[in-house]
Amino acid sequence: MDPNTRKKIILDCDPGHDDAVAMLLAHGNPDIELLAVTTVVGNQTLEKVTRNALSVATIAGITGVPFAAGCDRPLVRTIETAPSIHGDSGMDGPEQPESTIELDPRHAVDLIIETVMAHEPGTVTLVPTAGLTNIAMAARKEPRIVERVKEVVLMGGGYHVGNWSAVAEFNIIIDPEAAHIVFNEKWPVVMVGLDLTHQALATDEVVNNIAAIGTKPAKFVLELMEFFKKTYKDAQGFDFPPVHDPCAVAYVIDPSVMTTRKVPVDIELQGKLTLGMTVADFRAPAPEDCHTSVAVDLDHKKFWDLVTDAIQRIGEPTHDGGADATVIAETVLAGESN
Ligand SMILES: [Ca+2]
Repeated sequence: MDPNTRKKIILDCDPGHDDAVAMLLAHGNPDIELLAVTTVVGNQTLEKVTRNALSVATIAGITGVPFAAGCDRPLVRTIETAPSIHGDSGMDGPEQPESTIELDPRHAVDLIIETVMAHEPGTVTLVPTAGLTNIAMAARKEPRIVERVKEVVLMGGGYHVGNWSAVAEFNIIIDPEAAHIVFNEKWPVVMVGLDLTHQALATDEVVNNIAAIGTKPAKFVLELMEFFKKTYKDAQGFDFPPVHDPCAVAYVIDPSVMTTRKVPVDIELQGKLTLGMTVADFRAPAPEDCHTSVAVDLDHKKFWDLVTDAIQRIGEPTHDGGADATVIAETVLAGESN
């Protein structure tokens, strides 16, 4: 693809098993230009998720992209992490290499602002896959980014289902005030919430397809999925884990990977039972100035084909049989399609 027409994104994340897959998708997909990766407290402490982000970069061979650490606590609330899903490290399962990549000295909030302001208006998409603390801070520190950003495509929330309370999703409830800021600024917001991401299950077929790639990044993803499958079964009763975060990246690559609906969304900050709920108003017609939309239905095959293709592009086959596995998989798949 013409490098000038690639979609420019800033990935703001808290790796995180599914953040790692989101990062691999963004790096491996030829239509995406990854401008920066920023981290924020969420699945684990800022220190841990930042280390994890650098590990993923090392495994994927991401170079020339600035990585910066951001906020180490929410705007108002006390820190809440998710060891029941992501383990003590925030990315338990695979062995993590020591990263040789150096962090950008800037605070993530400043890196986000400077990156957005350095590019043409309407060209940079923010892709938050974590609590919205950094994004809210950036919007407050430099309000001009709100008009300048193309859109905010975030993983978070859910209009019918929660996962951290009956009605709230983790990324929103850990910093609801930040979410309130982000959803109420007038930039276009696409909420890729649990209603959508619970369709992005890493089924056996998905895992087999990734296994067939036979590279180190593919092995890394398999080890992530192994751990993720177990915790999602134990903690939330899923047979296959929902791989949330890459869904937001996939939407940027190809919006037809999912359907969306334009509806007003606001964040509940007062409710005793509903704190952090993404309250979506489905009454028709949506107001003309509605700037928020929610993701509804996922094309499961198209989504996982994007992810698998991106992983395939990243690594060389390993010397321990990976190449053979690739050949075998190709034979099997060719046979299946006949
Ligand atoms: Ca995440």
